[in-house]
Amino acid sequence: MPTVLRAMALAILAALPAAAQQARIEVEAPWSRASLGTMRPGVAYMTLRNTGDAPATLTGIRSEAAAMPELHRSTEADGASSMEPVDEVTIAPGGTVALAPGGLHVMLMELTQSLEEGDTHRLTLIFDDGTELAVEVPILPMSARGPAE
Ligand SMILES: [Cu+2]
Repeated sequence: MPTVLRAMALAILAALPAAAQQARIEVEAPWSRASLGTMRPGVAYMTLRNTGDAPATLTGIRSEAAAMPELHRSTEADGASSMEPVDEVTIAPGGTVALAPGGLHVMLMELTQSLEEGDTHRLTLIFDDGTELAVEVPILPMSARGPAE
C-alpha cells in the first residue's frame, strides 16, 4: 500500500509543473497626463512585471476614456521622434516591461472624455491567454514626466 501511495504522489508531482506554469502580471506605477479636451490623443504609462513562471503576451487594450487605445513605441531617428503601433508585447517570466516616455506607451486615440488632473481612468489589459487585468490609472498634471512618488 505505501508503495502505491508513493507512486500516486510521484505521479501528481510529475503532473504539477506543466499545469502550474502560468503568468502572473503585476502593474506598477501607472500614470497618465491630463489632456486638453479630447482633440489630441492621451497617453498612459506603467511597468508590467511578470511574477509567474510562464511568459505573458499583451495583445489588446480597452479603455473607458478612449475609443481606440493602441500600444505604441516611440523611436528616435536623425533627431526626429516618431511612433508606430505595436501589435503585442511579451513579458518574460521574472521580467518587466516598462511603458515610459520615449518608449513603449499606451496611446489613447479618440478620447471620449477629457483626462482631468487628479482623476483616474480605467484601462483593461488583455493577454493572449484570455486573461484581462483592469488598471486604474491616476491622471497627473500635463507637465508630468514620470509617476507620482
Ligand atoms: Cu503614441
